[in-house]
Amino acid sequence: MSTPAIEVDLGALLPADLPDGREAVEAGKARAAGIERGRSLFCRENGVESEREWRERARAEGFDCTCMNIGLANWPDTREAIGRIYEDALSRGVRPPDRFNLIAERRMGLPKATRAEAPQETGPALWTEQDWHELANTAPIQPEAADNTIGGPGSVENAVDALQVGITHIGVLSQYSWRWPYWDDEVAQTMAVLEAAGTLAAFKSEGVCFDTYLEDGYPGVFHDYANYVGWSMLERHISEQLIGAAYSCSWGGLTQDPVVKSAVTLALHAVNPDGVPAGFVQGDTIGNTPDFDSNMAVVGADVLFMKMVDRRYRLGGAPIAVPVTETERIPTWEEVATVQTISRRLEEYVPMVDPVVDWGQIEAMRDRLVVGGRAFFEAALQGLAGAGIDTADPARLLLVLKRLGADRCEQLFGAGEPDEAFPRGRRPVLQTDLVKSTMRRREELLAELSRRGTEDAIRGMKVLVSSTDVHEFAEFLLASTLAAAGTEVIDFGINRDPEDIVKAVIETDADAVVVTTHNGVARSFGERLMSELAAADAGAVPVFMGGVLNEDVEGSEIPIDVRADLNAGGIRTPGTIDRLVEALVEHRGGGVPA
Ligand code: B12
Repeated sequence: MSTPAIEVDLGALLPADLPDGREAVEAGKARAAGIERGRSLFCRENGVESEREWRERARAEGFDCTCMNIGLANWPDTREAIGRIYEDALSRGVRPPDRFNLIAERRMGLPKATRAEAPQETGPALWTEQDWHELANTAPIQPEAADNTIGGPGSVENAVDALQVGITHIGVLSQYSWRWPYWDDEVAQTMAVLEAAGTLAAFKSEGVCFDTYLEDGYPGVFHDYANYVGWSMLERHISEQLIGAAYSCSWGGLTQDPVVKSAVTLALHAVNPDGVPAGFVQGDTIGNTPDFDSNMAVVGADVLFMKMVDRRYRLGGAPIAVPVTETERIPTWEEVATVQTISRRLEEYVPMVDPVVDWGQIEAMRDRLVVGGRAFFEAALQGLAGAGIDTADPARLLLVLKRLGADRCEQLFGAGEPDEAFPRGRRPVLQTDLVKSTMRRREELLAELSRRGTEDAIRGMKVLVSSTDVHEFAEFLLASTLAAAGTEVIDFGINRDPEDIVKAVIETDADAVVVTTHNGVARSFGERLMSELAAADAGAVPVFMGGVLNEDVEGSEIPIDVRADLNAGGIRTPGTIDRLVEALVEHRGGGVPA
């Protein structure tokens, strides 16, 4: 297969003095000798040693497991929510969830000693041994130590804490691609991830698994589902062949079409030779709208198909039903409990619908994805080895992939045939849903702006666009739409700290700053940004923010809307991108076009 013409010196992406990752893995394995693994309440009550054993039993006996995501503003609220959801299920006569993912706050990814000083975002953090103990012993629902456990610089401490309390699915490998606030030492981060993974590897025979959630990493912004499959093969290779840890591959949240989702789930299973059960299959998070009632349709269609696939092919997975408030914020415990109940009821419908589904069509789609996935995997390993990178060293593989970035990974190794008409230079084997809907949204916006004819009013205006966190679809839409609307966009990328933005504003002499944010940090980020701008004598540069403008406050278990505070502090929140363009026009003094 030929490669689209992009020039990249792969070897130059790695520092000359990068330590050998195999040593970090060995250090992790050695550390395991000093760890006394606990046993969770769930495992004790169900007579299993690990979650993997439970799932293999589910697969053999043919019963359905479910998972939920949970993470309220702090640990005590989250703990209480877990207990209530368990009781609620019993009181309604449905089987409680088998497992939950702790959606911990981003600070948990940092080394313990630095967490208290780091900016607080939405979600709970575990601060004490007692908190960790409660995580595994509050209710007989098996926890996964999920978001921000492994991936960041604090990986080793988190892995040890999780193992000690009896958690046996620990992740999230793909989050290795993230940057944590104020943390730029990628080498230390790489070594921490490998050491933590080495510790998990030492417990492989006891059922401990290294979990990933594909969308948290580069697949979340891939254009082609075949490359999801190839990426999973790469992660599996790193986890199982190079580190020795059992790799459990979860995915699913950024796909709305239940048929496509079924095919991708099956393709991921087909490239999983040991049949390690997925920690979970995430429910659809993108088909939701601000109309919460209408989102019940999303839950029904999505969960029914996830369950049919799981039961028919005996995957031993655990679907997550997504609460209907998904677009807006972290859900309350009641909202989680409601969709868990719906999920259990849907189990009754599986045998009614399954016999009439055209599984042959889904399997054909699966087979195309598998062929494409293998092509991606082989192109990646051969391409990197051909560039002189030691692909037997997990540190070199992880770091070069991280520094290469999602778009270049797809351009270089993608499964699709080269075709310049597509943004990644290749025609996707099967285009991803969120990319499809974002591109559609972009077309609509551009049509609207061209109808209004705003270009002249803001042509040449220098606008810096950035995201506070990993969410990059809105950042892409903002940057590409503003560029098309005539401004000179300084695309400052994702995961930025306020200080970085201010520095860039000064260096580029930007006329306006546009920030998109989603992690529940809007008010503190905005305040910091404004005070740093003022301190740099750039207080007159207008700042616009949008996305999910909320933040946790004392006394509320869910984050609250902070738009009024932002506005009071001088930050404008136009809400939509077309209104942002109008506001820029106004600022320029060109007046708002009719
Ligand atoms: C996709 C997604 C992800 C992907 C991101 C993939 C990627 N690389 O971009 C992944 C899976 C990685 C992810 C991770 C997380 N996510 Co997320 N994610 C979403 C999701 C499903 C969609 C967001 C999206 O991209 N939409 C498409 C874009 C085009 O639309 P949009 O972002 O809504 O933006 C539109 C408008 O808001 C507006 N807009 C946006 N920005 C701006 C700025 C300005 C100035 C203006 C005018 C307008 C504007 O224009 C856009 C077009 O209409 C939302 C839920 C949802 N359905 O909305 C949760 C959501 C945003 N995520 C959430 C969270 C908490 C997280 C995590 C922190 C979880 C965790 N603890 O690990 C992590 C982030 C960690 C990190 N390192 O930063 C929460 C935020 C909760 C809150 N603040 O109350 C949400 C709401 C889900 C939920 N209900 O809990 N996420």
